[in-house]
Amino acid sequence: MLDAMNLHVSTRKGYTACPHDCPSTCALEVDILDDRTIGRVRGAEANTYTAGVICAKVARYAERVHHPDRLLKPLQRVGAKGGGDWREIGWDDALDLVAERFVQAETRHGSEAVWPYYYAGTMGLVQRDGIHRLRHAKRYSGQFDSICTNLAWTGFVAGAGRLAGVDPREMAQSDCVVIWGTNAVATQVNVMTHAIRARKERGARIVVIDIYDNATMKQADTALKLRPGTDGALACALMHIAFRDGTADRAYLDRYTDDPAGLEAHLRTRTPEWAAAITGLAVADIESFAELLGRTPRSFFRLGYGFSRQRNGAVAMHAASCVPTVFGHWQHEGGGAFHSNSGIWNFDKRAIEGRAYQDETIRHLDQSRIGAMLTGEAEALQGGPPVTAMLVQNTNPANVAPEQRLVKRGLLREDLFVAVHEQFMTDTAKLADLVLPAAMSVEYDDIYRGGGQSHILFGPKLIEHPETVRSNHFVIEELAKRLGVDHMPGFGLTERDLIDDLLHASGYEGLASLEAERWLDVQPAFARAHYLDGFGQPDGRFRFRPDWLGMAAPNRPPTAMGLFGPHAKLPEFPDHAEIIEDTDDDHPFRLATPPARQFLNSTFSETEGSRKREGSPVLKVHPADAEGLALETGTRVIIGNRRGEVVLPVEIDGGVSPGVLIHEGLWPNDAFENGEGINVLTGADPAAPFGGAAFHDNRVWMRPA
Ligand SMILES: Nc1nc2c(c(=O)[nH]1)N[C@H]1C(S)=C(S)[C@@H](COP(=O)(O)OP(=O)(O)OC[C@H]3O[C@@H](n4cnc5c(=O)[nH]c(N)nc54)[C@H](O)[C@@H]3O)O[C@H]1N2
Ligand SMILES: Nc1nc2c(c(=O)[nH]1)N[C@H]1C(S)=C(S)[C@@H](COP(=O)(O)OP(=O)(O)OC[C@H]3O[C@@H](n4cnc5c(=O)[nH]c(N)nc54)[C@H](O)[C@@H]3O)O[C@H]1N2
Ligand code: SF4
Ligand SMILES: [Mo]
Repeated sequence: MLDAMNLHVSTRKGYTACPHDCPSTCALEVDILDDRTIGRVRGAEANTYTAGVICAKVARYAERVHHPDRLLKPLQRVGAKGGGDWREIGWDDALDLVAERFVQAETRHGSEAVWPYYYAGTMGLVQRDGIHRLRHAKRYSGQFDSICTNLAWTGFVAGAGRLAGVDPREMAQSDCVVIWGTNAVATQVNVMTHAIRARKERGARIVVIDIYDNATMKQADTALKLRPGTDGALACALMHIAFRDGTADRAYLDRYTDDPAGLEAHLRTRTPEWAAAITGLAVADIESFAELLGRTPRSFFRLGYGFSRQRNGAVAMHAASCVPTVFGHWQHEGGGAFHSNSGIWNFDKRAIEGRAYQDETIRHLDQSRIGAMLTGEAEALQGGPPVTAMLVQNTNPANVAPEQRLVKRGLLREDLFVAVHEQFMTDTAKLADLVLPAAMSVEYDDIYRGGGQSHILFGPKLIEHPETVRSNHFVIEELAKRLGVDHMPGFGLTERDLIDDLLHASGYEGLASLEAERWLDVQPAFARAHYLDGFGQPDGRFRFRPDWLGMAAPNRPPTAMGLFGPHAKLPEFPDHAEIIEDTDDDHPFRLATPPARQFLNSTFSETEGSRKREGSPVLKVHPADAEGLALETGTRVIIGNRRGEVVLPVEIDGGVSPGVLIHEGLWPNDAFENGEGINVLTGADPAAPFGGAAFHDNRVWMRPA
């Protein structure tokens, strides 16, 4: 009792942001128990987007920060790669070794033989993007970030012209909230906060469009469960009905869009019957959804990433964004669409990223195709040198990247040196030559910004890190010293200096003001957010006919990389693009691999609380498909395609459609038989037009193991 009281008295509160790769970017309040220990984590009530709500896995953050398996010492491999034998080495020796191997690689094959490989373990702009400063200073190979947002962003910008949209808090003013291709309950819980507020306060209808009864579908008033990769067809039928029934807003279309007459003509054959045959939805369900949209000006479309992880995902995203445009929903409070706010920040990251000395002729290697890169595919390497040295920071490609067999084979190459800077012994760290222990977000300073909302947040160091771990910033700075580039602009600054510079360079007040305020809300004004002053296209008009090949997309790869996938097959208008990995006689099932609620990509799969709640990896199978193969819940099956095979126990689930298989992850590879994770089955072939990984678009066969 006395202890509890003391604890209570000495507990301080710290304010920070969730560092994880989640559109919500919650404002957090952390109990600080002592200099080295955090307690409970809560969502900030005062932040109008977070509104006091965070996901369970981050509420249990102490479990991750103070986990007994956390990496604490630099480890050098002893014996064979992946063999699991390590010896401890000091930080100075470890950093010397990285520098030495980088210099060796460069001497032998040129600077492009070194590939700093990163992603979104932390979304902090200093700790995440500082790796580019070293990359550019040393002219190491660039990275083309294709794994997550490419298809979605391209599709959205194709129409609206800007990565921005209606304030997601406006959902609370909507009469219909369409949650399209995002499992928000699991992947960004705050969407539900605002959607459910609208239902409670205004009787709004929540429509969910997905391919199975996920946690979000279970909350829906209207559940539209379609075949994977067919959202374009649904969107077309909705717009067909709008023109047919006179619910299309013709005055709005004339004023704000490029070619409504062309669109109307194109849609004439895109009838509800046509769409029903493609999507598997009932004609009546398509009709009544269109009728609802036609009589509900305040219809809000929250467009997620999930439905864009199909090879036709860019077309599907564009098509979905056309729907509120045809109905004119954008004009109304609580109406319109939102996908991402990545276009509103106007951050000038030149100092953090060392852009001043970026050499545009250096190649960019496609992040998703790391398997092809490391196994020496000449086309993937753009005819350049092999990759022979890597620093991997903030990412776990041996688990999360597609074509896992190739990725692992590549990482195990004897002539490749890999240093992995990590918090845990991940699947990737296990295959490294050198493992460097990383600090956690509550142990370093950084700045964060929402992707699914409009706040810039400061995340200060709240506790001391364990003595033997180091931040990403430290590692980059120390390598710069050893590689002789630490005199270049952007180096030699503290995190706080870099944040302050970034804010000033971007036209904001400096760090002192942000720290005092905790966050800054940069939501654009109503007229701009609703595109009432014109869309983000050169002529201000929403494009029903995207310039797929010529458009400026925020994530378009350097022109030297050209276009990708079957881009010649991209339709002129919104449509069902038949460029998905559809079933065939040998592969009668479609497999999707969406995120599990208690994990965040491969993160949190180590924490007890998350593991306990998720149980173990399973494959969800429709009862009829199970019956056809005489499978019961628990039966082990092998699913496979030309990329490989994976063994999983079946869970019979009536919420999955016949012919569709669902595996929620990402589980560590060793949670599977043979240590082969789900990404053995996913493809890295770049999707049209600018690349991207189609994680939910896989044809497979299935048989009992
Ligand atoms: N708990 C948890 N939260 C996360 C993550 C996590 O791993 N776990 N990951 C984070 C990251 S990096 C990202 S990018 C976001 C992604 O979050 P979301 O935007 O939610 O995207 P996904 O989770 O990929 O997919 C969401 C849904 O899309 C569905 N889907 C798949 N194919 C189709 C289709 O063809 N049509 C339709 N309509 N639906 C389809 C899937 O079944 C799934 O339910 O979530 C972030 N938040
Ligand atoms: N099958 C399938 N595969 C997928 C997806 C899917 O839906 N299905 N989703 C894809 C998507 S959307 C994405 S974004 C990618 C994400 O892939 P990744 O960006 O690789 O995401 P995580 O798996 O969370 O791995 C991040 C790693 O960074 C580490 N980390 C966290 N903070 C720090 C830090 O401050 N410093 C250092 N050095 N390390 C840190 C964590 O411990 C973790 O191991 O996965 C993709 N893979
Ligand atoms: S993972 Fe997402 S929902 Fe959970 S606390 Fe972080 S930002 Fe919020
Ligand atoms: Mo992602």
